[in-house]
Parts: sequence; C-alpha cells; structure tokens
Amino acid sequence: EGVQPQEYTLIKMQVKPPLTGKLAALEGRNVYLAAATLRPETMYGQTNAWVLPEGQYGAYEINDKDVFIVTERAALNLAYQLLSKVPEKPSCLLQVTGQDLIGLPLTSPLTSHPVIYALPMLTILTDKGTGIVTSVPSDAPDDYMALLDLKSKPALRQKFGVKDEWVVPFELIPIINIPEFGDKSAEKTCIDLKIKSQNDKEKLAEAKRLTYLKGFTEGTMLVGEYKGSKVSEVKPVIKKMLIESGQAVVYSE
Ligand code: A2H
Repeated sequence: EGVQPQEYTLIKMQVKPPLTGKLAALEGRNVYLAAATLRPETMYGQTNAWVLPEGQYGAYEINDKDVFIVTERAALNLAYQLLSKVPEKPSCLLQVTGQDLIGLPLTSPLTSHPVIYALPMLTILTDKGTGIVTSVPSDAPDDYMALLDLKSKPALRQKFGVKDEWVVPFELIPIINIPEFGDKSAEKTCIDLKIKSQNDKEKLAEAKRLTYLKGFTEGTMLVGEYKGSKVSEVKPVIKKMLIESGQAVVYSE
C-alpha cells in the first residue's frame, strides 16, 4: 500500500443478458464486471476481461438497477466512497468465484469488439483494485503474456474450461503509437525481453517500466475520436467522457 491514494477508473463491463448459470438469480438487473484501470484511454483496445480463477467475488447492489461484481474489499471501499448511492454495508446478492465468471460474454465501452469474454489470469492480486482487470494486450505487457499463454497452451485453456472461440479470434488492436516501440508496444517489449509467460514477474516489471511512462509522455492515439492526439492530452478527456456517460466510475484506494 502506497502512502498516496491511487485513483482508478472502474470500467463497467456489462454481462450480456440473458444471465445464465449462477448469475440467473440476477436476471433483470444490469450486472457489470467492474475493472480497475489506470489507462482509460486504452479502452479502445480491450480484447477480454481477466478474473482470478480461485478469487472470491460478490455481486453487490450499487443502486436499484446496477450490480457490480468485485471483491468484498472493493465493494466496501466503493460503498464508503459513493456514500449516498450505496448502503454503508453493501448488500451482496450472490457470491461467486473467478472460475464461475470465466466465459461470461461482456459488452465494454470503446472497444471495437461487440462482445468480449472473461478469461483466467493467474497473477491477479485480490488486494488491489476490484480483482477484475480489463485486458489491453497491445499496450499492457501482463495482458499480452496472459493472452499469449491461453492462445498457445491448449492444456491451460482446458484446465479452466476456456473455449477456443473466447480467445482465438481476439487479435491485438493497435491503438497507440510510441515512437520507440511502434503500434503494439506490449508485444514488442515482451518479444525484445524474451518473456516466457505471465509468471515471468521480473521481466514483466521491466517491460511495464519501459512502456508505461513512454506511452503517456510520447504516445499518440491511432484510433477513435481523438486519433492523432497525444495520450497525455486525451487521457483526462476520455476518462471524463466515460464517467459522465455512465460507462465508468472513479475509485480510490
Ligand atoms: B492497467 P498499479 Cl493498457 N491485479 O489497465 C493485477 N493487476 C491489476 C489489478 C489487480 N488486482 N487491478 C488492476 N490491475 C492492472 C490497462 C493497462 C494497465 C494498460 C497498461 C498498463 C497498465 C489494461 N490492463 O498497468 O499497481 C490494470 O492494468 C500498468 C501498471 O495500481 C491497472 O491499469 O499501478 C494497473 O494494473 C494498476 O496497477
């Protein structure tokens, strides 16, 4: 835990109705996987969501209609932060594991894919953000390696019940150019550093260090309404647009 609070944007990834399986009890509500991100301007490049298979999550009532699936820890923080909008002890409508969420079809803001799927990531921390992560493999080294692991290892897909069609069609979407790193900075750094898997912690930290700051200071948008603009200039604008349009909320911890 840092001394300064970190402000995240929670992206509302809606579970596409009809709600089936364990989530059938929530039919009639708007149910979202709420993913914490520091890079709202990258949402054009989402290819999937990440959940921790053995993670414990709950479906929490945020208001009359909206239900967020997050860790209990995040639900308590959210309840405290949204005060008037949620009861102080958020009501948990349903408890689920990450494994229960794998394969859920989602609609998420800005991405060019009409539907994306919830998939397993083994390195998710349950004491950070909401325990749900949105995946932008073009620009996030962790996302690139976790998706490559699933694409290249049929046994891994089988272990978690991941169907090929939730993974195979989802190619990287070039969304930001960084002069030194090209249009898919995460892929380039993972290849350059010879990163083997999502568990290659030290090298992934180095890849993130290399791309994160440069993406912000030197990146240019390749897609969307702000195509051609600097990332540093449009990041706050895109964040504000997502929040004002009800597609995201602010979350601090
Ligand atoms: B970022 P920080 Cl394109 N466990 O979003 C592991 N990782 C988590 C997490 C958790 N519980 N909660 C959030 N994250 C990820 C986009 C992105 C992110 C891009 C590039 C870099 C990047 C798409 N994934 O983060 O430790 C989320 O991934 C690089 C650090 O609080 C979130 O932003 O600094 C970021 O880690 C927050 O990490």
